[in-house]
Amino acid sequence: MTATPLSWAELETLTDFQIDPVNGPTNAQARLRLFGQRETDVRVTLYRDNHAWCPYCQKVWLWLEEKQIPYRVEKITMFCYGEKESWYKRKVPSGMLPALELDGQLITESDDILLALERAFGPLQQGIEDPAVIPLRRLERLLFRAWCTWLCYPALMPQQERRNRGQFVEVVTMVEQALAQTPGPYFLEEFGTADVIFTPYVERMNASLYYYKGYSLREENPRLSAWFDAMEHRPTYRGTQSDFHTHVHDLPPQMGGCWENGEPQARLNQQRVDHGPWFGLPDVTYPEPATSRAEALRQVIRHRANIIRVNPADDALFDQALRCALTTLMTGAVCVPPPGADTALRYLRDRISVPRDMSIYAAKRLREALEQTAALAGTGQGTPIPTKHRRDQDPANFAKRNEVANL
Ligand SMILES: N[C@@H](CCC(=O)N[C@@H](CS)C(=O)NCC(=O)O)C(=O)O
Repeated sequence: MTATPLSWAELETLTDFQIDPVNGPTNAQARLRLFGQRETDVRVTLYRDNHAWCPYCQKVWLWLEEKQIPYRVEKITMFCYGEKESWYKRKVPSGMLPALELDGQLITESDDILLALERAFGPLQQGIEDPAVIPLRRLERLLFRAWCTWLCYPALMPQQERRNRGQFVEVVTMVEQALAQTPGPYFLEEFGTADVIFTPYVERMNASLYYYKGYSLREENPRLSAWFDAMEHRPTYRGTQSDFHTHVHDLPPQMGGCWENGEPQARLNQQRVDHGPWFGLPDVTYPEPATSRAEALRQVIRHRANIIRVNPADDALFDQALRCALTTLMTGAVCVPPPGADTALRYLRDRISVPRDMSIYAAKRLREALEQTAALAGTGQGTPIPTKHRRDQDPANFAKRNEVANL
């Protein structure tokens, strides 16, 4: 027995998901964050990228959320996915992100931004120049360089691959030792600046090494594992957290390439991240919220005109196929899509971006429903995700500039 796809009006009745982007939990969609304060209290504007891919932006974003400093958000295009806004280049000639205005004064460089914020609003526990934080900042850069050396350059010989891996693991051991210095899960006694500084790249290392190298940072290192778990208890971090699929495909153009080592474990992991099952991957361990399906449905309904317009398939065909997938998502019923829907559904499956479009579990549920529905139509894959650029995600191609969900 197969279901007929629900109409958009019927689907609308199946979700009451909503959040308050301004005063509610940390979210990637907000253009203004007030934390219950007045708009006249806002002294800060954060310039960050549309898709929440920029790691240095995540650092400043997380800091502002932790300190609950009211701020505005201006979303800017990154070079890898589109043309930088000319007004932004006049403000910041290099085009680099993040930038921040504090009381009308422009600051660039994420560390200088944190320093200026600390001077204005006080540090997040120990400040960025605290003697306890400085060595941890150096360690973070050491880890970053070891990661780049392993991931972003082709290993010409197997020995080089082994050496690069060995050097990375050596620095991870130092990170494990640093985490072991305090009884709690964080770098220092309390959550603070050092944790914020480690967050963006450790998250990206976890994703990229799992996929390209078959190395599971989170699973192979007990202290880092506890650190990730503790971070995931923080609603601030959850709101900025991305997933494996998003990172492994946003990193290559940003980093100038990610090189896989061809090992069997890496191949298995690639299959899993790209084709599922997405539940159980070590990109998240907190329990799935009861709202994940309703959130996914809400976001698709909100952005459906763009989602359908940018899909390479015929609009009417994809509209029906998408409603089939959403019917399955919400009711569990099998809904056979029209012939040819397999490539169209998988195109969308591959372009859900976390946290830009929705949170991590909502994205997993949606990918699962899209894949399940696509499989009923065939084995065709969507247009491959480009690796040199991501202009398939150019915000200019989506009706409302700076809208989220360029799915
Ligand atoms: N040292 C800088 C690095 C910032 C940086 O590399 N930003 C990248 C994005 S993560 C950027 O803006 N690149 C230009 C672009 O991609 O458009 C900082 O800490 O703020």
